[in-house]
Amino acid sequence: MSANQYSAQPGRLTVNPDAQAMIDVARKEGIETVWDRLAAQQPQCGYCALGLSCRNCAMGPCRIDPFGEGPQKGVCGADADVIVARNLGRTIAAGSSSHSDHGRDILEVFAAMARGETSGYQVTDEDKLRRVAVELGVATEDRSTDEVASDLADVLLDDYGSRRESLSFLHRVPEVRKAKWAELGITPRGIDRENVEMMHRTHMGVDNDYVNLLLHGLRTSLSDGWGGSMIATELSDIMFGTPKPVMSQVNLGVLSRDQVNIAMHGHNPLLSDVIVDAAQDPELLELAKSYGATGINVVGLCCTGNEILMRKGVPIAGNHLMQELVLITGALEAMVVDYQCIMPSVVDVAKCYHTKVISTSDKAKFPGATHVSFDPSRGAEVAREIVRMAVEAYPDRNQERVRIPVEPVRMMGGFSVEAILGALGGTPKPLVDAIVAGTIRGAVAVVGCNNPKLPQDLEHIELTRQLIENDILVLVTGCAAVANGKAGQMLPESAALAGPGLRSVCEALGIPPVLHMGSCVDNSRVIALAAALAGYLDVDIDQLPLAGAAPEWYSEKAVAIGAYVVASGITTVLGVQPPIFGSPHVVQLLADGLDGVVGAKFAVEPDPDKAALLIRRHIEAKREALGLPFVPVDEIREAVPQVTVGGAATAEG
Ligand code: BF8
Ligand code: SF4
Repeated sequence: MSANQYSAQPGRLTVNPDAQAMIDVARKEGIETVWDRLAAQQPQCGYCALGLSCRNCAMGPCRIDPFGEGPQKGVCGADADVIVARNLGRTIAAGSSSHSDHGRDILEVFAAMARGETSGYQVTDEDKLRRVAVELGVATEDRSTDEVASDLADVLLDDYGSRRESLSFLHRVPEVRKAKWAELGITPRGIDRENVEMMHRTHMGVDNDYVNLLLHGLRTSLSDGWGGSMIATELSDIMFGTPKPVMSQVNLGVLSRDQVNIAMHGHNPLLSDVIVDAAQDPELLELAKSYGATGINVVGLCCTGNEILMRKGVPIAGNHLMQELVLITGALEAMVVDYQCIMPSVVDVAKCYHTKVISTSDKAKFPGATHVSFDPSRGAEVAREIVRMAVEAYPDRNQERVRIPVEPVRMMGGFSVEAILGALGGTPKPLVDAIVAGTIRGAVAVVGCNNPKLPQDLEHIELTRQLIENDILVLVTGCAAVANGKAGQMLPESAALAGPGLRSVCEALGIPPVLHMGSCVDNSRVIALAAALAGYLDVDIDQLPLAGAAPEWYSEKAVAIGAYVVASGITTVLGVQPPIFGSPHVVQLLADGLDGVVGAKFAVEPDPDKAALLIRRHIEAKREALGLPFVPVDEIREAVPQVTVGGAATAEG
């Protein structure tokens, strides 16, 4: 059964029983969801789907006729190649800017913390602070925590500007790869600089060479992966703790019938981390009890949920397509949001219940929500104020409307690079040895979102299942990780789902065959790990038996991630077609030509069976090229598909 056949079955919008139960309720009660709006948008614009529309100036908007009969040039003379490449360039810039601005927010609070100007933040991982400081040339000997942090902040603040010829974390990249980037002119310099330059180049009448534009797209994305995102990850680890293996729970079953439920939705741990602390405040717990609740239950959604799951084991209610459905449980007192991936519709759905939507970032306001401006200088205090608002909403809950449709599924998270290498005795050697021997064939990062155009989580779960069955270690982040968690693929005992080689390694270490590496900014961990393996073997990243996959991606950030992963030398398979097919030249470059210059390329394959096949063949080809034992490509066949779903539906509610 292919993904497309699956999605053709009426009602199969998701593979998850919790989501299905809430979709049924939404339909019964006339509550509109993302799937209804997707249906209402049909047919979606064919020009836009191909990337052939442009509204970059007021001589337009323009479109190119893909059938060659209508206009072939915009008013300014831009052809399909230029329009498609410019659109893609702006998409990459939007995604890179989102991650990098999140990184900057953390960096600014980190700098303020070092000056003693915040409340609720401190250095939690002193070792990592000093390790990163030494890496980046900051003196640490006989210096206080705050002195080191302050100097580290200065170094990283300069990474955003125009003073640098290359970003600080590029020293983690193998020399051969850096030489390739230099030769192509795509060494990322300043984070803001590359993004601003992309906006400049895509203005009418600037960069009219699609190859040149796409190369700058790679450079812009590299300023995200090795810049903004890496800064976000590393400083979050220093402030909130470097993740270690931790048990947690996932799906709508993590909500509690008799506690105050607060869902943290968005991305930045600056907010979610202090809210988790505030929910343990004895005075607020007392207040909750005075209203008849037995406690305060903080749960996560999307990436900020991954941040607090990774570091504190906080349970996660779901991924991207669960954000409306979690409200339909009727069990949420508050949904607290910061930014990114928060559908404006959550405010409308919340109005059907007693749930308060509390927005917190001055750069992300939601009409209809209650805005509490999150000022990190009073972080702990604002967090308590928000938790208090949630507690005070509890008496308004209508228990008769509470529907918690499933029992939670257990999952293990917390696999930072430090934790992975730590589990292996502190060096990449055991992992490299297992890959060399063929016990583990290779590793694949399965990342990214949900997209209502596909049955929710099917592709993530199926692709992962087939990879681990074939002894390929799967690394996950973002909404992908939540999908695998719900399906029960992220428990130490899920080692039994893996092929014999991967299974033996996982059982020896007590780890799952699918390792949760964090939120989407934490894809920086994936490339850092790849670079460490390449460095250990003294090869370039593109020689390793690695691949990336974003089976259900929707966001501009996912495009930026895909671009920096490919530019770093890791071939990546997308499950949703990007809007580039209006230019055969752009497609040729991304799906083929790039291989000759960065040693990696993109593929688009919506069918998880075919995607798994493609990736397995890619990995065996890389093994062969490295002189490792390999399976000949034509002996690798498609596996028998099988949908695995975790979390049995119960009749409750
Ligand atoms: O940054 S995986 S839907 S929540 S974009 Fe968004 Fe996609 Fe989820 Fe996180 Ni990432
Ligand atoms: Fe049309 Fe060119 Fe303006 Fe785009 S930049 S809207 S193609 S005239």
